[in-house]
Amino acid sequence: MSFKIAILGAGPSGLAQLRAFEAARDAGADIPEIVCYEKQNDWGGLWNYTWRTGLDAYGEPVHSSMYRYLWSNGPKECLEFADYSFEEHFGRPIPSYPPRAVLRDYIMGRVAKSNVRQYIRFNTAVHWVDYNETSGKFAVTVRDLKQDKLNTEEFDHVIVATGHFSTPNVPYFEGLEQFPGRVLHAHDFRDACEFKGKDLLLIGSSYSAEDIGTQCHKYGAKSVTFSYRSQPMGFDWPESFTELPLLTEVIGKTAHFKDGTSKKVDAIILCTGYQHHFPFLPNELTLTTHNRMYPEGLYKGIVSLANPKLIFLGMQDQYYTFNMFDAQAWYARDVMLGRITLPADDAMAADSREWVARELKLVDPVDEIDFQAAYIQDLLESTDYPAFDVTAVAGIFKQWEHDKEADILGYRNKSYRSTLTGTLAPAHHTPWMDAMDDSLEAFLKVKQEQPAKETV
Ligand code: FAD
Ligand code: NA7
Repeated sequence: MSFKIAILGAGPSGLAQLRAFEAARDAGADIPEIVCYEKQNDWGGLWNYTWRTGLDAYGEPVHSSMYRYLWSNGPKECLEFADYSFEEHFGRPIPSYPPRAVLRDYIMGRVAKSNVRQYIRFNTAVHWVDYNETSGKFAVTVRDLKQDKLNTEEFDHVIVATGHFSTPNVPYFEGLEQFPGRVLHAHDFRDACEFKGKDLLLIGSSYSAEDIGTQCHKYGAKSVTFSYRSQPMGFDWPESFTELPLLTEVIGKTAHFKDGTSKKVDAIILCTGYQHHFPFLPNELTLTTHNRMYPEGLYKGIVSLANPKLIFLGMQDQYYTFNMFDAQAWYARDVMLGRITLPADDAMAADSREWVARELKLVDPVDEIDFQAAYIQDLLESTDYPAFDVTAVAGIFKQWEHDKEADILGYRNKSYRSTLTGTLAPAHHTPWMDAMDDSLEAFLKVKQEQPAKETV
């Protein structure tokens, strides 16, 4: 085929794009020339654990925000690829909440079975993307990190799949510079054991706060205080947890809060989210958004209204993950292959505005889950991505929300039924609070096959 595409990033979204083209090639289609640039030395994106923080060995910002002992925070049945079930990958059913290494193995398992690795240039960081109106082509400038050399290549389409949970949002609070203990952002959190026996303050009331807080408790923190800006998480926390309004200032080791209360703490972890950050994109091409269900400026949540030859994958806040990236990648592929004709610019902008308006009416997580399900369903209608029951998956998400509310430290012991295979996941051999070893080997130990109680 006579055109060339660049995929920026080989995390789950970039790999979904590679897999989408591979599926078309397997079905006999002519596919374009593909180059995927990845700054890490392996595929997997955030799912590659690194001990490093700050800058990597080549001076690039460390990408991964994942930490030791991270277990999936949603049921695996909600993120299963429609063309590759967990059962197919592991050869048997496995429990619903796997640790990071197991999910990584699954994500990589699908692409390892194809020939897509040949398209990826590892240790190559994208530094700049330019669009030339006259030639209609993008110039992508990358640094070969090992050689320390810049190179520029031309492409007809660029797919940005660089993720948005890597550049921390780091607010300032009065007195932090004098605090006589560790102050870090969730992006740099690595090992909960560091905080054993300590009194911790976590700022934020979303997934990172919830997961890092419960994990520190599991590995021996003395107490966990959450400080929220808008709303408390409101779980039925055990005694050593407290939720307080926003931090106003820190004096010595004492943190002061908006409601006049104070608490002595040993370390402060800012679980204050991430920025969509594209330092390689010029003003006219960049995507400016916060973490939301439908970022503005995108048609079908992926096609840039500024330049429809520029595509962004996985930029939404995420309930659905891997299967949503697939739905997006299949759609993007079909746009690039000319199988889907994009409407005129004003029609794309109007469609995007309509979804944004729908998003603004969402009031709670149940609404958000239904919204993301409808969005995915909309994408799936136009492509040959294998059918999966998006609504049934939404039902599992709602059950998950309920299970979390019922038992924030125990919800990972629950089992759900795969919408692809119909199999109910076995219970894990060890309750999550007692499962200290998060290795793939420990998780997959055979004695795990115990009768499961169905929750859905
Ligand atoms: P990423 O995984 O971030 O991958 C982006 C890739 O782009 C990386 O490989 C990176 O190295 C590369 N890249 C970035 N910049 C450049 C550049 N300039 N040049 C070249 N390459 C570049 N999802 C779940 O489904 N379940 C979970 O349990 C879960 N837990 C999470 C826990 C944490 C702490 C975080 C932060 C996220 C979690 N997620 C979870 C959500 C996560 O966003 C997705 O699972 C998924 O990793 C997103 O894939 P992605 O490819 O879009 O982005
Ligand atoms: P999220 O889900 O974007 O949440 C960010 C949280 O940080 C949220 O509670 C915000 O409060 C809070 N926040 C942001 N800025 C501030 C300031 N200035 N002061 C106080 N609190 C602030 O990010 P997460 O890291 O939790 O989750 C991202 C992904 O990582 C997710 O997919 C997980 O699976 C893992 P708000 O509610 O907006 O007032």
